[in-house]
Order: sequence, then C-alpha cells, then structure tokens
Amino acid sequence: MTRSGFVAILGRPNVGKSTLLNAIVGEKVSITSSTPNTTRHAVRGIVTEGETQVVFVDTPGLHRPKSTLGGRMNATARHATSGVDVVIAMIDGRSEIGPGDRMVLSTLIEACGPTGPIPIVAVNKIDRTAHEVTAAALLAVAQCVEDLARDAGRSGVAERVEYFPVSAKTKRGVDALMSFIVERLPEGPFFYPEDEVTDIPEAEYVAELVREQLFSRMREEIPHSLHCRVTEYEWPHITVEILVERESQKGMVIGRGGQVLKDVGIDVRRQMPEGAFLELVVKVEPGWQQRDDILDRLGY
Ligand SMILES: Nc1nc2c(ncn2[C@@H]2O[C@H](COP(=O)(O)OP(=O)(O)OP(=O)(O)O)[C@@H](O)[C@H]2O)c(=O)[nH]1
Ligand SMILES: [Mg+2]
Repeated sequence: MTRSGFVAILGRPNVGKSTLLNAIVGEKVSITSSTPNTTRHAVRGIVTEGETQVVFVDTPGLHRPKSTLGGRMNATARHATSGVDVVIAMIDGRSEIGPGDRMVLSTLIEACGPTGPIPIVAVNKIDRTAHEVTAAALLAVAQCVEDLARDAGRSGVAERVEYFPVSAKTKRGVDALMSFIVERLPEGPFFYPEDEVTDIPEAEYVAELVREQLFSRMREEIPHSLHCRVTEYEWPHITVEILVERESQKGMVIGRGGQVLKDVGIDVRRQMPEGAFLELVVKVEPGWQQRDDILDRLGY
C-alpha cells in the first residue's frame, strides 16, 4: 500500500519557503529572491520515493497587504492550509519573532487545531546563526506558540507542535524534517505520476523565470509592479510579456540600449532546454495590482 499526503509551507515573506521547497524537491520549481513577496501563487513540489509521495505546497508570504494583489496572495496562502496533512510554519532564526511571525503562528494554530493537520515550526537560516542563537530562537518560538494557543483558547494545539531547525540553503536539518513527515503520512494513492516534480505548466514556469531575473535586478517598488505572462509558446519561439504599472518603469525594465532585457533573456535561456528563442516585450498596464478585473484576468 502506498502512502501520500499534502504539506503546506507558510511564513511571512522572505523567510525561505520557496528555497525549502526547492531543497526538498531537489530541483528548482519555485522562484526565489531577496525581495519580499516573490511567490504569488501556491506552487506544488512533488517528492516521490519508493512507496511514498509527498506534495509540498509553497505559498505567498503572509503580510499586511498594501494592494488588492497582496490581499489575494494572503488569501491564497491561507486557502492552501485546507485539506492538507501537515502545515509547516517557517520563521527566520536570525530575527526576533515579530507581529508578522505571530500572525503566521496563529494561522498554524487555527489551521491545525487539536485534531487537524500535524503542526510543524521550521526555524530557518541556521547557517547564519550560532548554536546558542538557534537554540534561543527555538525556545522563543515555542514559548510564543504556547502563549498564542492559550490566548486563542486552543492550548491543546501547542503540545502537538514539532520544532525543526533547518537551513534551506545548505539543506542542514532538511532530511530530519522530511523523515518526520514521511513517517506520519496516511495510507493513500499517489496524486501525481512518479516522475513529476511540479504541476506548473511549462509556459507559466518560463514566465516565472523571467520575473525572477527581473526581481534580482530591480529595486524599490518595481518588482511589485511586475507581472510576466507568456503570450506565445510555439517551441522554440516563446514570447513573454512583462507588465509594468507606469511608463517610467518601462525604461528601467528595458535598460539602457535594452541591456537589462538582454541580460534577463540570457539568464533565463540558460535554465531552459537548448534552442529556445525568447522574446521579451514590456507593456504598461496602469495600476494593475489594484484592479480586480485585471487580477482576475491575470489569474491571481
Ligand atoms: N542564509 C540563508 N539564506 C536563505 C535560506 N533560505 C532562504 N534564504 C534566502 O532568503 C531569501 C528569501 O528566500 P525565498 O525562498 O525566496 O523566501 P520566501 O519565504 O519564499 O519569500 P516570499 O516568496 O517572498 O514569501 C533569498 O535570498 C534566499 O536565498 C537559508 O537557509 N539560509
Ligand atoms: Mg517564495
């Protein structure tokens, strides 16, 4: 009999959720960057080993939204906890537990309850913290969970929570986390073919790769103003349209003499099968982040 299950990964922006997903899957399926709010959709990463299949769901970072898009991203993240077997709340072990983390831990408590999904807290980025700092972070977050659960009238949840120090970047602690999850999965059928690592369509993935490269090159508010979508996918010809919100941002994205787009194209093609012709087009769509009609159309 096979075993299978779903695991949602929650956390405030930038704590390393997508990096953990990629580390677990062993392949890049979700884009990452040092800019908060990189992930905008629920991204599934599938791990199949022998008789076990685990589907990890990476989610947008929970945050205080400043745009209609931000509100939708939070809703996507919260929705991802329904129907799963395990919820991982991730925090950054380098920083104090702040209001954003408390919101995430409250969501964990709420989603798991006394009998629901298995609650896990992962303290990430321990490659950057001394042992005593990691230990202090684990104690602090456990205390925080206890307080939040008591205040929510759900004290029973706190004792169910398991704590794992990890580094998504170096993969330290990731095997222990994975073994813990695998051992607790229920019996059930596989949800995906054994050789599949994600359910993201190829075209969407290419658009994400373009967005990732732009995120690593753009500063200030520009990353948040970007949306990328494939408008033509006729292998080897692929056109990706880059939406910006203002005319002034268009010039920044294109770069002097088109240099930024040229570099983005080179770095994206490097991650694709050989022979791709990638065309990047920039278009202004005023205030798209705030407009429900456009967000619907763009699939948020
Ligand atoms: N040193 C260190 N850096 C890490 C680790 N995990 C992630 N990072 C870095 O932290 C930044 C954010 O990583 P992401 O995986 O994009 O974070 P996220 O939680 O998915 O962020 P959002 O999608 O914006 O919610 C990137 O620069 C990563 O390289 C880690 O274990 N150690
Ligand atoms: Mg992410």
